[in-house]
Amino acid sequence: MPDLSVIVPTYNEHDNIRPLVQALEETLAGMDFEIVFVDDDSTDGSSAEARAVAQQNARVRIVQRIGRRGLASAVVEGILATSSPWLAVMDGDLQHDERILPEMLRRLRDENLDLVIGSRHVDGGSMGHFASGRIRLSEAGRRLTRSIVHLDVSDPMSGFFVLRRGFFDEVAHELSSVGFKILLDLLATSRRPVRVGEVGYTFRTRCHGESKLDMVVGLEFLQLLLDKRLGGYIPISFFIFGLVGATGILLNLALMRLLLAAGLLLRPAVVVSSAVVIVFNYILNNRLTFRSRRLRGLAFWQGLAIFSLACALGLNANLYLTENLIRADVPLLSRHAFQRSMELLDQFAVCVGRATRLRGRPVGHARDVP
Ligand SMILES: Nc1nc2c(ncn2[C@@H]2O[C@H](COP(=O)(O)OP(=O)(O)O)[C@@H](O)[C@H]2O)c(=O)[nH]1
Ligand SMILES: [Mg+2]
Repeated sequence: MPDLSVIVPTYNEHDNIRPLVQALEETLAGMDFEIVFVDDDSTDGSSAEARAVAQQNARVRIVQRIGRRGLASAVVEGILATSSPWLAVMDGDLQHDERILPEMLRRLRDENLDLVIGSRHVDGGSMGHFASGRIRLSEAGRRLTRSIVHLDVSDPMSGFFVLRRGFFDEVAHELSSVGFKILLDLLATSRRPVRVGEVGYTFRTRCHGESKLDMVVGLEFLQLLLDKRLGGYIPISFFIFGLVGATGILLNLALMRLLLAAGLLLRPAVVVSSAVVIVFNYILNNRLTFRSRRLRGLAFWQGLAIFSLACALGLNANLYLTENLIRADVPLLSRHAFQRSMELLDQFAVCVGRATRLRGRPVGHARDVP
């Protein structure tokens, strides 16, 4: 059985797989280690490539996940598929300098640490030739992280670290496993102070493939921070659902004003603006709130039909309320806030019902395949 398992999450990293295996073979020569690629059914054949490498090299294994996306969850599942006492996590795009792995492992053992981070923000570390926009984004994320979850490490956003299995086992059941930032998740989940070390390295530039950081990953990052901050008291999907609904309220208000100003009567204005907001909320909730069970193709249209039908009940109530609230002379904003909160509850019930019914049925990727 190997002493060290190197977990490498991949999505469309075909051309990086062989060079990474070779680099690890050179750096870890003399050690008993394995490399576990966790590939989310890449469209560029990364799974097949890793499998081909595994046929020639017994140190290499591949976990291929179908119908799911997510760096953090890929790392967690990779770790769970191994048994080594020491674990390393690194990206599959050669941006992490594998040559510091021996030093990271030495510190983990000799100093009896739980986790050692490959850091870009300590002596010997740097962001390398990272685009200035990405450096600013990373810095903003680092600040936000530090203000929300108080972690005393220089690079909580790093995706490069080694850890003891014992520490992973302690936190495994309470991880959020959302998005990209698995290190942050591990550190923030621990109920006791984590014994952490940091080793500097220079972030390398990508040679093959491209970054998968996008808007959804950004939202997932905020979701992770909230999840850690709220301690799981409020279901995070309910929180996002509320945000989507709040955006819907603003849209509804703006549309109503526009339509009434254009001379439409109250009833048609309410119907049109509510219909637009129903579709808007459905699309956003499908993409964000329930993205792990996202509906695609025919299922998307079926879902929209059911959702709209159920919301039509809310719409009727909305019309009735609007007329009565106007008669009672309630100000426009509070009228809308009240109506929309009633509709939101109605919509949430439909969404949850539908998403729950679809649990366990592969309805597509958790996130968009770029
Ligand atoms: N399994 C899996 N790996 C992913 C996913 N998204 C990104 N990765 C991998 O995670 C690592 C870091 O992603 P990357 O796009 O390079 O992020 P960046 O370095 O912050 O631009 C790379 O090895 C990616 O292939 C995903 O959804 N699933
Ligand atoms: Mg990268």
